[in-house]
Amino acid sequence: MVATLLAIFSSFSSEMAANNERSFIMVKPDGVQRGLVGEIMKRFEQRGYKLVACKQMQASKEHLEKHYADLSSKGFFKGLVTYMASGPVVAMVWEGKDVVKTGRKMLGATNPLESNPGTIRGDYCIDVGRNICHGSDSVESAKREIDLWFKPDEIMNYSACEAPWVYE
Ligand code: DAT
Ligand code: MG
Repeated sequence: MVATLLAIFSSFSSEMAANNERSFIMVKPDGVQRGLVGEIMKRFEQRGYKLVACKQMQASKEHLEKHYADLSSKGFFKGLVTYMASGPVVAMVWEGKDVVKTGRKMLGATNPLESNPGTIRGDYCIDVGRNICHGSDSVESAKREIDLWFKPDEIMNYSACEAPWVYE
């Protein structure tokens, strides 16, 4: 009896942990200027993901150089940082099962010309240097990016009333 209860509890808690995966999603300056903030947020909301942090800010070049540190050797790095610092962005943390990988699928390929229709980039943009949104590419990058963009008290812990209707 105790063993059964423990087994049920441990499967429940591991499922809950998996449902708590987080991704850093950002609407880039072109997405903000083009009025696509609501559309991008809507897609994550409607999929069933939970918004746990959100703020608009104009990031400094220093901050963006840290965010894109792994791309610092690329020829497009300087232009990327200048574009990203050119106006306000909307930084968000979305939570839910497999949100990192699924979020990347929802965004579409890095180069919008290769993004499938139905994805955010495949529906709303054309050039790789104006691809309107960012999404973490792994759970580890998500943790690093969330730490870089948000203070711990800016991230909400709450239960969404829809959770039992999204997860079985
Ligand atoms: P992603 O944003 O899909 O994770 P990434 O991390 O490789 O792609 O690159 C970060 C951003 O840099 C990308 O969203 C747009 C820009 N970028 C990538 N490759 C580029 C290229 N070949 N020319 C211009 N900008 C590029
Ligand atoms: Mg990336």
